[in-house]
Amino acid sequence: MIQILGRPNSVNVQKVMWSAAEIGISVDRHDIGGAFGGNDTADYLSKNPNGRVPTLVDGDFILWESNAIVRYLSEAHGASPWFPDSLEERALCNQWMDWYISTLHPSMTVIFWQLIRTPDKDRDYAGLAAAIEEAGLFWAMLDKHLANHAFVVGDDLTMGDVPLGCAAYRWHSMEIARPDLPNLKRWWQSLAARDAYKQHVMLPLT
Ligand SMILES: N[C@@H](CCC(=O)N[C@@H](CS)C(=O)NCC(=O)O)C(=O)O
Repeated sequence: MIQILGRPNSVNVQKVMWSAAEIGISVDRHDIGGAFGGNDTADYLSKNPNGRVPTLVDGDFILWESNAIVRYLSEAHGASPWFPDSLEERALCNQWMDWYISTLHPSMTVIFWQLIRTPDKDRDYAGLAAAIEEAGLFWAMLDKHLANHAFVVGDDLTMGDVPLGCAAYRWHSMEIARPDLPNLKRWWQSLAARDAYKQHVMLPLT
């Protein structure tokens, strides 16, 4: 069985676990990283020299980088529309997956670390406010796109929803002042109604 090495409260592990559940494959997840440790051992580093989670082990094949793992599982085991038959739709999935990681993830990381992982007394409130404002502008861009699309790529849930969908739970769960973005909210609520998303993404933020 495919193994996923990584703790369940990691947003990057969540991308993989949610995808596997939507595709309908069983994976064997192992608690690695964070409070569990184990990601600094020689054995782990031989699989993933970044010392980060997740890592996928599929027989002799090893893969790291969460978006690459989502694509691998989706192509190997997913069906259209999750992994679209159309070249153009697959490219659009990749566009939104890459856009999240390159553009929105940096400010989301600052917000998460400042609010969830940094004690009040050490918090950089100016940095936090700037990150919330920046993230809000990017979420507003997605909101505009979602005015004409049920999901990130067209009418159906695809792998293109995964990175943004995992981040959307955090955006809507953290105690921050959010701009009113009705299309984003409607899309996020449709994800939050899914069993696989509830099970793998909607976990306590720690
Ligand atoms: N670009 C990598 C980032 C991986 C990453 O930074 N993972 C974090 C958890 S979200 C990690 O391993 N942190 C150290 C730890 O959990 O011990 C990916 O998408 O897989």
